Amino acid sequence: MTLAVNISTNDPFQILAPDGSVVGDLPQLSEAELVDILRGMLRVRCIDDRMLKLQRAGRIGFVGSAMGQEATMIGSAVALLPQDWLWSGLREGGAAIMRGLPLDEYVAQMFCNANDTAKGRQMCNHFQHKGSHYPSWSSVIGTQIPHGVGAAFAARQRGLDEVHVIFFGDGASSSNGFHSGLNFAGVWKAPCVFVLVHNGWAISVSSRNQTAANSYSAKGTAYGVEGREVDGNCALACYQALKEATDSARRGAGPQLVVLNTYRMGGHSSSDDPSKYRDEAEVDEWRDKDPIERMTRFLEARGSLAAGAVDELRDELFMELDTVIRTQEAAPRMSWRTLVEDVYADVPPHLRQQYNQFLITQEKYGEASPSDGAFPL
Ligand SMILES: Cc1ncc(C[n+]2csc(CCOP(=O)(O)OP(=O)(O)O)c2C)c(N)n1
Ligand SMILES: [Mg+2]
Repeated sequence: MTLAVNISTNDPFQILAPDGSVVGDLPQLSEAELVDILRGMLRVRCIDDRMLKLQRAGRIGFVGSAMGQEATMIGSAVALLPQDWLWSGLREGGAAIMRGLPLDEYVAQMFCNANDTAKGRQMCNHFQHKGSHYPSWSSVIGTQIPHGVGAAFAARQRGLDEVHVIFFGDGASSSNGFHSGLNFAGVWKAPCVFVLVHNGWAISVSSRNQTAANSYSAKGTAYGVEGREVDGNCALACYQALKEATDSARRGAGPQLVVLNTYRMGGHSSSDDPSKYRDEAEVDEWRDKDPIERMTRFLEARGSLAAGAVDELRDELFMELDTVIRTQEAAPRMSWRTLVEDVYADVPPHLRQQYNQFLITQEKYGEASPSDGAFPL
């Protein structure tokens, strides 16, 4: 068994200590905004709870949980302006919700049903939302890095006041996309921010084995991209670090590499069993640094949240989520015909032929449904 973390985090920037006490300058956020951050993080945890249960019950196909990492996505999302873009790594669906992705669209995508805006062309748990500038993300590690850099560069060429915030994991910092993306952005001072979510693991590869650098922030140095280490379980530090990095990119000062140090409390995905490669003692150690408990203690201590109010908040979120799950599970499934739509103005003969053959096979196994009746083509 290996212990993952302890690659140097160079005294990460922190505002709240794990016990919720204030150890740095508080950001300029209203009481309502502070409570909203807690609500956003709790929502992510409620979603994880329900999605993992649905997956285990065979009602959805796949989940990549964000348990333990809630502050990284929610604190950061609050720092972005509406015109900014968020390029997702593997676990930032909660940030999309925080920025406007409706919960029913999120859940529809998990069921890949007829309301899924990806039309079933993405594996579940792969969201996109045009309205909140959240491009469809790819499982192919690191590809969003050059895409986001290119979009940032294009925005500047077009005179748009946009910053592109690009999330990825410690594992993705070994990808080609990381090196080409940082190099290009460094040279051209593209208006983007790199957010490396250092969660200890890339599936079964510990972050210590991922790089020989003594910190992840050091990996920006060769590209002239300033790195910053942040306590990724402190939502306020994530907010403040992203606020400063996006302000700086917006002013034309070029990108920063912000490393949010956190821990993946669950498996890599619902297909993973982390007990095969990591020690439970490490998980226990991080349990004491839980980002949601930290924010709750902070809000309770300053009187912004009554004792026990967090339980009511959680109940409300579960109730809202369960209603959405019931509706989306009952929604019709994605029509087969979407397999051949939206690429050509008219379905060409070779696809028509393949599709008709496919329907015959589906009928043979009893899987074609009446909603496919308008076909064969
Ligand atoms: C190019 C490529 N190589 C390998 C994989 C298989 N893979 C999926 S997730 C993952 C690890 C990603 O780790 P990290 O970037 O740290 O993100 P995390 O899962 O920790 O959020 C790997 C190797 C892939 N999807 N794409
Ligand atoms: Mg990782």
